[in-house]
Amino acid sequence: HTGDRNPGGPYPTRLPHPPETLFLPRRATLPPIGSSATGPLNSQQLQNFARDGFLFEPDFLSDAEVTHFQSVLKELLETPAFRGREFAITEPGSNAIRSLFGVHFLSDAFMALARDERLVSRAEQLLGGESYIHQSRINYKPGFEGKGFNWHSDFETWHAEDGMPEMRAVSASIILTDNHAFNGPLMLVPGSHQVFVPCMGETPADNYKQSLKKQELGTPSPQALQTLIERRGIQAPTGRAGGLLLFDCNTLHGSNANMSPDPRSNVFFVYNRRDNVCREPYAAPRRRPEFLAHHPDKVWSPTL
Ligand code: 6CS
Ligand code: FE
Repeated sequence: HTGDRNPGGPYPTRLPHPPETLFLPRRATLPPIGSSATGPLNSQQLQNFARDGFLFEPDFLSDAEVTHFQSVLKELLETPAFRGREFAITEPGSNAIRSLFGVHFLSDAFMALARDERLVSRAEQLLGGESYIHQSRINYKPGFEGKGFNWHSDFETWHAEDGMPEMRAVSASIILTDNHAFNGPLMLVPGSHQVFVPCMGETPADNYKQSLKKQELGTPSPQALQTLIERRGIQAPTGRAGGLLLFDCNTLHGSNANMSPDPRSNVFFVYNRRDNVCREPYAAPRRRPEFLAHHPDKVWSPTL
């Protein structure tokens, strides 16, 4: 059974052959900045987001909040019932936890943060409409053991494997440890959100079991990456715990392994516009499990 795909969509990817073009233009799907934009972000911030595809706000959380959420994170990682579960992803080749998904359903504290007006109002200002949480996760990246993430666009995966129709989602990533040059900070390609990069390689069944440990499919070709990086370079926002990074669902990003003793942990909520709810996948045999792609009005809970 191959499921009900959405073939021939606007953003062809996971192709059986090398793509004919390096890039496709992004369809204009977000409101022009300044049109309906009322919210906490000022016009300079909105312009920066539109130009770069991301916006970094240092010291978004107070020191007291950082301490609080660090202890929540630690508690979640040490919960024995989560070990070995499908939503608790381990590093390739070890039992160290790499990511924990569905964290706003696993913890009241993270649910409160996901719904915090400071975050929701920013996300909805950028999206120009009402949102729901498509995905949440903690990336842990332990000292010495934490591996990197290859270059990718989240939208490419959500479109291909989760059936997200358009680029109407924004991620809010809050760093809960200090981020420095040596613990594998997130790197982004400014301006890359403006184009869709079709990727080669058909999606096998249950690809997420592999891709969440090390993504091999849905990664742009070296030529596409080189062209985009030669235009605008690479940026890696670093700074103290508590900083907020807002980034467009289509901004190319990745990170190196953590070669320092300090963990690099963040919590990450994806706000998707309600009128952009997921359908059948565009380039995968079937939908991924709910811990990766939530429904707008459905509570997810693991069967423990
Ligand atoms: O597959 C996913 O949905 C996820 N994978 C990566 C590498 N980034 C975004 C998302 O959490
Ligand atoms: Fe990502």
